[in-house]
Amino acid sequence: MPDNTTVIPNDLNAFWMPFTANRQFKSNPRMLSKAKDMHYETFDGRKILDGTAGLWCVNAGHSRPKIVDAIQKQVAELDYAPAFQMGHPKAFELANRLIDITPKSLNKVFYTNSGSESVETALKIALAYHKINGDGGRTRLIGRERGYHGVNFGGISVGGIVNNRKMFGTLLSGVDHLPHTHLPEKNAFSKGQPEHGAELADELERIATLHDPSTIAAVIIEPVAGSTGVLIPPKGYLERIREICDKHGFLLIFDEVITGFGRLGSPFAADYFDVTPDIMTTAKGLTSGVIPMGAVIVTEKIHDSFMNGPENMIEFFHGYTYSGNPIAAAAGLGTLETYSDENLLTRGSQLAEYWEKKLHTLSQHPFVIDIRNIGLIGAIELMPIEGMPTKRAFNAFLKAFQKGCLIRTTGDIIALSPPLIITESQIDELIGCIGEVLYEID
Ligand code: PXG
Repeated sequence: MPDNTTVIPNDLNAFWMPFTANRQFKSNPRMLSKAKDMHYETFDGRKILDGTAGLWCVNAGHSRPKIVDAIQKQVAELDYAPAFQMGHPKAFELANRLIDITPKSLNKVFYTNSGSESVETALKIALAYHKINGDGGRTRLIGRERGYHGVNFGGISVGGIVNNRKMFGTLLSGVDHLPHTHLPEKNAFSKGQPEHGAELADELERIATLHDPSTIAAVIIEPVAGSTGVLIPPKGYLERIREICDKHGFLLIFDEVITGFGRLGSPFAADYFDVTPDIMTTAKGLTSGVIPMGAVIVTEKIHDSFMNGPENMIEFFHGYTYSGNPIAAAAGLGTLETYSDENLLTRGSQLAEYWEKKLHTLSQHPFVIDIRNIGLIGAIELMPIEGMPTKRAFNAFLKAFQKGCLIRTTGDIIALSPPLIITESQIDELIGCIGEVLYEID
């Protein structure tokens, strides 16, 4: 019999960490022990300014009283309720509060537990919608190069991040990809939406012609691509994508897992860009990252298509054990209340100009080859060390952590997305920290 008993207290070996260089981490761990408002605290008592809202999710800041309270009360009152064929009030209440802030036409909510599950759910809704409407030949899904839609099979199939795809076989069939919109030779150091690249949306026409438009079910894109290193849509691009979808009857899915809940200074990116999708995927900021929860929000037209047949029949054969979980729903309600009390869903619009100005002060550094920003998102792209891509940015991450600020890197790009409660002086501190770091790394 193997003996798996852990003999060393706090042994790091058993936990296979996600998206982490496990061996490197375990040889020099970075452990967080507490968090409050804009700061983490490490085990040795150092305060770390959170420049990334955890992983783009802690939009209300850490350990906020209404969220903590809502969770504590809920767990003592109703810990779990079956998600299928049963209900509890908070899941309904949260759906109602959610559609108060989503674009008007998006008013039916399906719960999930993560962004990845929201994406799978949205793709399945799109396919089933066409089938129900007698248009079952629409089976193709269109994503985009460099897109990130989570890590499940549908999401990596429509996604366009090579490392997330290449180990996992043939993925879904019938998927094609739009080109990404990153044009550094024309758009480097753009502030807000770049001028060039709207014409890349016309690639959707080419793809439609190639496959025959009547075979395409849906197009999924991140309004602002986050994970790949912040790609901001060129002016006119999203409008053009919407037009082409309408022309051919493709459903448009906005993956708002990162952009939702105030990240751009408006409740959703759909509001910011004034382009409304048919389906919106969310997670992260829905509970300010505190409890896993996602939601897919669809139009009444899509929802109502499913509501036929005998009333005792399940209309959509999909759902999760934890869809609308009571504690997650309570956390969601506490989060939306916090956003509302402090006007956090629009706070970014007041800070965006200051954020942009400070961020672009880093443009003179010799390693910096591009800076991009929108709302409370920023990206600083560094020249890679020759033959060692990603190393320079990762060194910046390590150095920043030593200095007391949390940044996130992907490739050679530093991505920033602070909690929406950040103050101007904390923006100074964060950018100041990165400025120092850039001069201290090779
Ligand atoms: N869609 C989008 C647009 C995302 O950004 C997901 C789906 C998947 O969500 P879950 O909850 O399944 O992780 C995401 C997640 C980063 C980073 O640093 C980004 C994400 C997750 C972790 C890190 O860029 N995005």
